[in-house]
Amino acid sequence: MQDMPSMNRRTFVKSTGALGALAAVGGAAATGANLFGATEPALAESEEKIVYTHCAVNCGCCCVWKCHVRDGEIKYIESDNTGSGDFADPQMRACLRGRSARRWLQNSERLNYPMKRAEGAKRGEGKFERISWDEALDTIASEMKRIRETYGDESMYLQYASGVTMGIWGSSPVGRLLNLTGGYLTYYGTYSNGQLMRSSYYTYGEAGGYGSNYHTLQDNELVVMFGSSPVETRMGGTGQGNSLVYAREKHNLRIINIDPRMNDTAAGDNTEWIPIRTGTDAALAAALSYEIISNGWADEEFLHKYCVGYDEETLPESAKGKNASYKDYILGTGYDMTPKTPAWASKITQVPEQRIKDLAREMHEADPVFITQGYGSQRHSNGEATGRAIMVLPQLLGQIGKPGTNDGRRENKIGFAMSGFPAGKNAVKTQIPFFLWYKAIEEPETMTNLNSGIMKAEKLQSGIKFLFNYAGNALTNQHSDINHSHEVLIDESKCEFIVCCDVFMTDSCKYADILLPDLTSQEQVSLVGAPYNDNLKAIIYGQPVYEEKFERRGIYEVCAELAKRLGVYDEYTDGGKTREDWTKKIYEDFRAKNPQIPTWEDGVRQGFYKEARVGELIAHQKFIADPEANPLKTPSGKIEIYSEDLAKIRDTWDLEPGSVEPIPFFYPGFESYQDISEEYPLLIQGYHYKAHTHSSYANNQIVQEAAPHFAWMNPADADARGIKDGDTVKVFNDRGEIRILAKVTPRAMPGHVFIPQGSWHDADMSGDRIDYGGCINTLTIAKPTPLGKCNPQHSNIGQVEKA
Ligand SMILES: Nc1nc2c(c(=O)[nH]1)N[C@H]1C(S)=C(S)[C@@H](COP(=O)(O)OP(=O)(O)OC[C@H]3O[C@@H](n4cnc5c(=O)[nH]c(N)nc54)[C@H](O)[C@@H]3O)O[C@H]1N2
Ligand SMILES: Nc1nc2c(c(=O)[nH]1)N[C@H]1C(S)=C(S)[C@@H](COP(=O)(O)OP(=O)(O)OC[C@H]3O[C@@H](n4cnc5c(=O)[nH]c(N)nc54)[C@H](O)[C@@H]3O)O[C@H]1N2
Ligand code: SF4
Ligand SMILES: [Mo]
Repeated sequence: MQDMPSMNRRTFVKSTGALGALAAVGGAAATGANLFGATEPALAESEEKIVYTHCAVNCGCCCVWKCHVRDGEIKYIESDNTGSGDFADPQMRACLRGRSARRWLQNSERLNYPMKRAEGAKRGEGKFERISWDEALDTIASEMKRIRETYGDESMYLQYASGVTMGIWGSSPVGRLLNLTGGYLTYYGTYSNGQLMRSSYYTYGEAGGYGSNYHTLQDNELVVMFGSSPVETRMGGTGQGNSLVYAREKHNLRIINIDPRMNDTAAGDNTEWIPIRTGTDAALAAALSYEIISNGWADEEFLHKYCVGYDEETLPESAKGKNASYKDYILGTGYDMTPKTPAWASKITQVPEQRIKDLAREMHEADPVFITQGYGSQRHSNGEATGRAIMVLPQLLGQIGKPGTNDGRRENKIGFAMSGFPAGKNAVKTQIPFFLWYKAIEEPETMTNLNSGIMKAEKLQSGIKFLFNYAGNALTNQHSDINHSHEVLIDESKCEFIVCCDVFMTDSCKYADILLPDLTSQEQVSLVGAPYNDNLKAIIYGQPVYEEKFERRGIYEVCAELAKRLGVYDEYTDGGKTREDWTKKIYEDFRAKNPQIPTWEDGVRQGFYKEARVGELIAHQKFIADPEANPLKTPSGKIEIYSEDLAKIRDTWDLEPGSVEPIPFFYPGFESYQDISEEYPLLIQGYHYKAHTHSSYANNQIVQEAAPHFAWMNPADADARGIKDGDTVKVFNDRGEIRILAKVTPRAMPGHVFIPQGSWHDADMSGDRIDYGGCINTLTIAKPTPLGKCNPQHSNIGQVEKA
């Protein structure tokens, strides 16, 4: 293994010592963004040193870890404490998950050695035996070769995974290997916002789900939020949770937060919670539109100038004369002949009729008004329709393109657009929706463009036969219906070989044929252009916090070794580059275009670099100023309230009738309030929880103690079942059963159960399959949404009983 690019002891000492991401604690060397001081002298082993690195998981923030290291171990983690924390001078402060991460990183349960499925064990039993790296790499390489030769390039798949999201590395080392050896089947969309991407695409002509940033909020304005809790989902110091709370005080905002549970964002000053039945936001939006239109509050001038399909006059030729406009639909002259009155919506949403009327009036009277949605309202079986139904509100009010407004999508973000490690070109063009990988294993021969959203091909050829799962837990834990995924994965005649590379034995890892122990981003050289801040561009320069331990190996090095076995080593490593070489090259290329940023050496020394108060993003500002010169990327160049593309999809795709329409509309979806029964009378909805980032960090005991897992229930539902606060309950439906503690609270709307997503599945899969880990994906359904073929993971019906 002579020429393997590897971080050996010598290079380790060089990169931490000579480049000196070290500063004596309490010594003269101040740390942080402004430090360009002299390199510290090398420190004796037992002295404490500071090593900078960053959080790399997918929480939507990217925070500084200032690690205090002694004797090869992190003793504690501080964060960015430079700057005042003001809007103009933000801090990339870590949340409790980041600050306590040494307990995760240095956990005794870490994967330390390569392993293979134990002799005689069935796939999914979770029995492994230790093997050498040579055996692991030889086996993977020969299976890659065999499967590719037998089934073709399209049989190779790299699974959706977000464990290493932040930074230039991610899973592209695996992508590059697959590309250099013939290509692989890819996916489009994400578990995060697949539905919203579709809504956005057919409305504004861009797949991104982001509008204006909170940094643009104005004094005394009204903010209306649907399905959004940035205080819980953007928890870093430069995240949108902090910005919103800051702006609420600084600008005296009034916030209305619409959510079936009173989330932590709704639980603050000047903030009103409007409870809504889960999955019904589009009905509320339609009734708000009804009030706006019938009271003459619609901004007709705006609608005529910038939008297609609001009324008969602005419909495209293909739709004229059919009562197909949005106005027809809302007022009751459209295809369903139902006026979308507050009384109509109140029955569906459980929001009182008067509150709907008042809300419409408040939105009309406010100027500006900032209307936004998170991803909660769209992660449903009707999410694409819901996304568009919310987006139409600022269009009706003409509240787009000026300071303090938003276009109805999620609040925006900012960061340095640094390129990642280059994955290269993929010879396979066919794409599947991210959610349908299980179908591409189970019944690929049935999947077409019209029934399964296959893109760039009419149908699939082989389906997935080789699966690489790098830094992801979406084979089971994070994907819908774990009991179903289990059946799909254990069948070795379908997917013939599975490689997992992780840092813990997760539920997904149990299905590996070969299991590889990774080094984390903090244990290697790393670099991130912190892409999710509200108002700050930043770079964090990660240095390995301590030497490599056990036989863990970084994914780049692993893929380079596989490349060697597959005959593409030189191309893969570009003539023998190490991870550090690539990182520096990517940085220098970036610096050539951004000369204001520090040199690599200075960056490493100071740990991070910040450019504050940048990027005041106001959605569609240019388009509104001059729509002819700056058309949108939609087919018409305008905002498409009526989309001819959607009309075509409705008429040609293989769809449940009524699930796709060209205008924003309400469709209840499956597993909705309409489906509840005596057997399953409750709506079970998940949410993203502060104790972990999905399943990552969920094994950090100290945070779980601070924020335990509860199923929230309303006192009325709990009383009816004899359930008291703190009782263990079983939550179940046709898919499975979990055990979890009950939290009886009026913050939960009646008729609902709220379960934090990301808990670790813990069931005897050859026995009763009861999940004592309380993972909500034991209860979710493996059925895609109509348009984007996405995860309807917040739409579930079921029942609760005392355990
Ligand atoms: N702490 C923490 N932060 C995270 C993550 C994490 O796991 N933990 N995950 C990160 C990732 S990858 C993502 S994609 C984002 C996710 O961000 P989101 O998808 O926005 O988060 P959710 O918690 O699913 O939903 C936000 C809110 O919507 C509510 N909601 C659910 N259904 C409905 C509905 O039908 N109508 C309305 N009005 N509200 C509804 C939920 O109760 C919740 O309070 O968060 C990111 N940040
Ligand atoms: N029911 C329900 N399910 C959901 C959601 C929901 O709201 N409800 N949300 C969905 C969303 S938005 C998302 S983004 C997905 C997220 O799903 P995943 O992308 O699977 O995210 P995690 O569960 O965090 O899994 C990341 C894995 O990476 C591993 N990891 C962390 N660091 C490293 C590293 O340095 N190297 C390696 N090799 N591995 C590492 C962790 O141990 C963990 O196993 O979940 C989706 N699932
Ligand atoms: S989990 Fe998110 S908010 Fe917390 S430290 Fe990491 S990046 Fe920051
Ligand atoms: Mo996500």
